[in-house]
Amino acid sequence: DKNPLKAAAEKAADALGASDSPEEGIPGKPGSRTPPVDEPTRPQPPLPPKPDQRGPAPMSPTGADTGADPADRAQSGAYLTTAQGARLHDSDHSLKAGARGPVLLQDHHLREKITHFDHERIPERVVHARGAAAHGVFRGYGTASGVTKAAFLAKDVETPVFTRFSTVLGSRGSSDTVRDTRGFATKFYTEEGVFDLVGNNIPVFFIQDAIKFPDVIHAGKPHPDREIPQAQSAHDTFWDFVTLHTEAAHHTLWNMSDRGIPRSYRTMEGFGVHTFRLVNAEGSTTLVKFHWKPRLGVHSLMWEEAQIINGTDPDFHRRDLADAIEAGAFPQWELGIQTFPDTADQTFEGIDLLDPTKIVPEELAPVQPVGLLTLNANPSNYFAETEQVAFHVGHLVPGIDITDDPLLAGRLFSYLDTQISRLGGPNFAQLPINRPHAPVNDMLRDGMHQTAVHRGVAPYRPNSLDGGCPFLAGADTGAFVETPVTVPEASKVREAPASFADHFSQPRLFWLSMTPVEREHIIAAYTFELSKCYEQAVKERALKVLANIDATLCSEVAVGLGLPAPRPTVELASPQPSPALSQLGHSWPVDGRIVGIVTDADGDLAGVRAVREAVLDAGMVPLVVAPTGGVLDADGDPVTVQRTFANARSVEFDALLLAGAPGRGDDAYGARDAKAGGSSAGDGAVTDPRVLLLLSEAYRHGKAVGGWGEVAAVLQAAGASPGGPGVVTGADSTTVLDQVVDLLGEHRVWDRFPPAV
Ligand code: HDD
Repeated sequence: DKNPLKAAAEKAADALGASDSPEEGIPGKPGSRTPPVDEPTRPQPPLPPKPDQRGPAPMSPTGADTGADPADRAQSGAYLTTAQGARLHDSDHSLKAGARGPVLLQDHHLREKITHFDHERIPERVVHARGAAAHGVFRGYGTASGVTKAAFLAKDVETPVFTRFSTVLGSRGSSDTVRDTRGFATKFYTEEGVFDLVGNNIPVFFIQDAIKFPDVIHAGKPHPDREIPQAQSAHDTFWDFVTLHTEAAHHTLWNMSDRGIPRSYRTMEGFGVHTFRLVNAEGSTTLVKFHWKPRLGVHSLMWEEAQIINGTDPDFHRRDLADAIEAGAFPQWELGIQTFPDTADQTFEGIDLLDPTKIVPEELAPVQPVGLLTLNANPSNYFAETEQVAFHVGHLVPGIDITDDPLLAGRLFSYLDTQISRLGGPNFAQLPINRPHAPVNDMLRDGMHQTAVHRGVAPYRPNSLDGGCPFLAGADTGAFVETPVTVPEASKVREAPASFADHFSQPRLFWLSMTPVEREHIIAAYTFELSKCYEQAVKERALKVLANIDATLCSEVAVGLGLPAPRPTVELASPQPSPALSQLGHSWPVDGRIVGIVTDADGDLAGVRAVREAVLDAGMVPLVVAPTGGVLDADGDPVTVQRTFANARSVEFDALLLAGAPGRGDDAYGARDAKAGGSSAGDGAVTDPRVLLLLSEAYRHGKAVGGWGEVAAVLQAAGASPGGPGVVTGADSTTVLDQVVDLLGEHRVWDRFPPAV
């Protein structure tokens, strides 16, 4: 009857090298010990399973049973072979005419090995190149049956999914915690075919018409001459574009807010952005916007934290996702829909539903939950799954249809097109990660990388040679039938509707919905990014855009840039703020959060053991930080160290606790081990400067800090005055932890940042 949260936390602790038992570590993980392997003198390969032990064969791209197991093709048999299956006796030396002689061209294995290696890379995605993904399941609640006939939403069924998160601008090897929009794409392998929800963590887009997509991306990507900066928007071409296209003001404001630097993929909202059209069993239609709501709440990094992480752990988000899943702390999001009547003008409360730069505030149209996404398995192979997965907004199932949003229209073309160069031809749907779980019976034939062995002679319709097959379905037999929407009689024009010209009322709505500390972060972000621009005209134009959003925002950024604040050129709207847009003011589950426990050999190790157990009980992960690695066993009951003062940085921890030391001398927290020398903790004691850095950074980043026993002087020396906001001290380690848990529920100690604007 073990607490499941604790069990997950213990696994997470193991995954992070936090196991308290040196015997139980996970091989290859920090803090783990790899068990010795007995090498048999002669390899004794296991016998391959007999065909009847292999389980059912997978569906082929044609829906026919091939009897083949794709895993067999990847790796089978015990011996190393060529690609043709011939066993090899040496893969380490080229075939030569004598040990010191020339290499022979006849070495087929050498040529095959190098040729294959030469072609291992495929083009990275033109946008969203850097990503991380996971498998999971989506459980429809069955609550959406009134608005859609799509079975995975309308029924209480479980559908396998694959979700890929990404940054937009950076290359495949760039850092995770840059300021950028994040992709949130989910492939639902439904019984009625694949449905892809290809969204972002920001509910609006930079542009209103897909014909502008190459322009915005050319501006956002690094400068074409030097190809810098990598994965950043803090440069002239980006700001040149977004200030010349004021429709981008809304998305840019979200980017400059804390949404641009998420704490984790697990704490991001997701949005389908466009308005979609749902169709129910009776043929009635409803316009909807899709939302993903994370179970752990929306939580972001602080900008300084994000910058430090870019150096200390560029894989921060990727690692967090994989570790959480490996530990059994499965990330979850609820899928919700905002629904709007499908009226001829396609507006709701005056908001144009076809304009992808507009949101509909949740207070006007509540998000109604329709199902739960749980990511529960990491990919086995990054390339085969995360890299080769191909999403497409046009992958729709009966019951979900499109609208005339002009941004969506271009996407419907682009996603199929891009896979052809990225994945090398038109047959990418046959790759295992892209295969529908519904039977496939198409008349698409041949092409690069064709792996299906199609039978029959008549891939055309109608035919009389293959018995007329395959047959066509109707709406009653599950066919996707386009909604017969009336298209207004109109002339062909290259124009946007008049309502698309309102570029400032919604950015203002967003700004007015932020709390003071969120506004300060926005001001700091604009000031930072614009100060990285060289062109004076770009900075001045950016201030003109900000003046049309809010006077304080504009004037504060202007002060930071040392420029005068311009006056607005439009009348500022007075929208009703939408509290749902703010990340503050809620309390969330703390599972998976990481608590650092800083001690040294003199520390109260009984207290360390007790708080470690209490952290696990709360479903969180404890990491003991000490001057050096190994174990601390001053009292004969060893405590394993997971992080040392040399490799720990505050950004890894959500909260930090100091273990007091009864009867400690003048040297606090390993100062005697610190080559760099110590700092005075005020009472004559000397503290290792790395401990002070850990504490002062954590404090600056709004994290709960504290400790038990004689720790006040050290906290004080780090600038974290005991009794101050979120600085918790007491006599007993577990009582201190109770207060830290409450603070963690709110993500950060926001009281530490009194309003300045
Ligand atoms: Fe896009 C990838 C999301 C507009 C063209 N897009 C891509 C991915 C996401 C989005 C999450 C990565 C999918 C993955 O993980 O493989 N894109 C969006 C959203 C948009 C948007 C939410 C606006 C609402 N995109 C957009 C436009 C175009 C594209 C207007 C082109 C006209 N997007 C692409 C692409 C990509 C892509 C070039 C690159 C790699 C890929 O498709 O598979 O086709």
